[in-house]
Amino acid sequence: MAHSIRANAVAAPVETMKSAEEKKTSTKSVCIITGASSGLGLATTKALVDSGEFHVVMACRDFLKAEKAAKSVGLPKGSYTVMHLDLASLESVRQFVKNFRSSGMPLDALVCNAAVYFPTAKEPTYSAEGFELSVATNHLGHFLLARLLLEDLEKSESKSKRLIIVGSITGNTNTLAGNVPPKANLGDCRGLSGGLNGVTSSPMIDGGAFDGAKAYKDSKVCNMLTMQEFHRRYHEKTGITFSSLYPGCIATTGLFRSHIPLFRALFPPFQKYITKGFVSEEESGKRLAQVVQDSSLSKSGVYWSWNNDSSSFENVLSEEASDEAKAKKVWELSEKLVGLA
Ligand code: NDP
Ligand code: PMR
Repeated sequence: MAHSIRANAVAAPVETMKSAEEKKTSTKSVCIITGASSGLGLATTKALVDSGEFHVVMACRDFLKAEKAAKSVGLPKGSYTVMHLDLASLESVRQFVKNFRSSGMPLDALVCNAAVYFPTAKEPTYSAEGFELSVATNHLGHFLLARLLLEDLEKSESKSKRLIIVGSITGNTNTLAGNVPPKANLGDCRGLSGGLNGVTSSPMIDGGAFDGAKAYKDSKVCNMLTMQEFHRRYHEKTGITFSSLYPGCIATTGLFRSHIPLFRALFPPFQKYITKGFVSEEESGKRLAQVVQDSSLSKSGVYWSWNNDSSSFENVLSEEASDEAKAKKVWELSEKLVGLA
């Protein structure tokens, strides 16, 4: 889907002085990827840049780490832009949107990929606005970002503009992996309604006691519900393709950085040889890149997964992760928390 970056009011004399490299960049589509400094986000950045069709905006909380990561995978200078984004601060999300707009780049695809996972935390930690940190980062920060950037995506001249929110098998209780305790469950969303602040409300969406692994899985359910609610509200009106996916078990990424050492040692071989659900970071990046650019994955409202031979298919979400009433509720409560309603 190669097409042009709008010439963004670049005056003709400047245009003629542009270097060959800049000209090459300006014929590419632009994709923002959150959390592009490691794991799936970095591998997807690499795959998109290598395709020659995309300029990637790496939206990262640690500028230096992102620059080093870009160099470590050999991204050519000018093929990417690092921009600061801390999803655990709504102010930072708003500032990122301002910075992106002032860069003059168009927006053709947005990938909400960043996430944190605190499986061993005994106590919750909180975002800048006082929301439990995993739901704040994985869901609320992305919810605000995606809502704000919707109008930018809508303006894209691309034939296939896409908004992707990364989901996971572990949030889907219709799978074996999703039945490993603690299971995802948003309940009646009373904790989310109360602001997840651990003072006047529970830090957990369902109002229960804090559990870091469950908070992560709940946040993934929110991601998958949000994608579908976007689809219902905006697909026809905007032509944007909304998708989610389970990229496979990328057992080597930084997601498990705070897990106990024994888990980190055994998880990759367990996934490789027992569940056979393991995928390399490189392969997972190719999968997510397909969801960004492949014409055969342009259907909106789909949760994509891959067979062991790496062929994609439209997967079925769990009852909760496809519950329309719950999607609407999560959407409306999230709007209030991020200051959009
Ligand atoms: P990584 O930890 O390698 O990558 C997560 C990225 O998110 C990092 O770049 C991290 O930044 C960034 N991030 C964390 N907090 C913030 C924040 N507050 N603001 C901005 N960026 C932030 O994990 P993965 O690559 O595994 O995870 C990527 C996605 O894939 C997640 O959505 C995860 O849920 C999903 N997923 C992963 C699976 C797996 O098996 N690994 C399976 C299914 C889904 P920094 O580098 O600074 O820490
Ligand atoms: Mg799971 C087909 C079986 C399968 C798959 C594909 C995964 C993926 N897992 C499977 C099965 C099992 N896991 C089984 C049988 C067990 C019990 C021994 C098990 C355990 C387990 C743990 C303790 N698995 C885990 C953990 C984690 O801490 C990871 C997690 O839940 O992170 C939220 C995890 C995962 N297993 C997966 C995947 C993809 C993950 C992690 C990442 C994620 O969902 O984002």
